[in-house]
Amino acid sequence: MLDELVNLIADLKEKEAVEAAKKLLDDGADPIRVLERCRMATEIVGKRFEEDIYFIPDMLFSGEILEQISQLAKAKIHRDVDDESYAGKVVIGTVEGDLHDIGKNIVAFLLEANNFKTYDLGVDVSAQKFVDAIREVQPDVVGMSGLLTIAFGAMSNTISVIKQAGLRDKVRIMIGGAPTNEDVARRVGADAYAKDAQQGVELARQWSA
Ligand code: B1M
Repeated sequence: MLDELVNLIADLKEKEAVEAAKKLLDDGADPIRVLERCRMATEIVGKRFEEDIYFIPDMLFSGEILEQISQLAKAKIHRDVDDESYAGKVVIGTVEGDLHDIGKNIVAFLLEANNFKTYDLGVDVSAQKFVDAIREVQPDVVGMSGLLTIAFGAMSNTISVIKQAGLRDKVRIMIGGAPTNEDVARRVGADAYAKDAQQGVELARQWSA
């Protein structure tokens, strides 16, 4: 059933994909696992885009399908929010020049669901905007998402600007997004890389303890 969902999304069959996801979730499938499999579908979409089988509107459409499924999955995730004693504070955003936000939104949601006070700066976030938010919010963790390889430069620049502002030792920085890995984290000057939303929450938990 999960494999069928992957194919329906990859083939851009919106109605059938959303219905299949709803059925899986209503039948008790783990919402995080469903989202992870949906991510596999977007990899197929990306490959078809590279092969000129799909074009930008198709990528956009796949994003819209995923967004609908994310909303269904989010409704199934138990939120353990306690306003009085949150687990920590996180500032998160997609770095400058990059407009991809589906993965970042899943991470932000899961952080909130795990009682982190989460300040989502959105997409195409400049280095200065990160610096301003760190000064204002004083977070434990700063999260930078990026799906384009050019995002590596923006991550590196943002971390340099945070350093110049004298704020680097006040926060732990994690990066994430499909093309990132441990090596990229090291090269851009981040503290760690999270391969998915769950790992992002685990890192934030370690760093906020
Ligand atoms: Co774009 N796109 N796109 N795109 N897009 C990719 C990324 C691409 C790999 C497709 C391809 O060619 N194979 C390619 C990048 C190539 C590269 O840089 N090497 C690409 C391109 C080229 C482009 C444009 C340049 C196309 C153009 O205009 N010519 C353009 C760029 C616009 C811009 O950003 N300036 C563009 C535009 C778009 C759309 C707007 C059409 C749409 C985005 C819609 C949106 O986000 N609202 C889109 C989409 C949908 C994709 C693909 C198909 C899917 C991305 C996605 O949402 N995945 C993508 C193909 C691919 O990824 N292979 C592609 C699902 C999501 C849940 O996964 O974001 O990885 P992900 O998030 C995961 C983890 O990575 C992790 O947790 C999430 C959940 O597990 N994670 C974090 C993410 N952020 C994290 C942060 C953390 C921790 C974990 O801590 C801070």
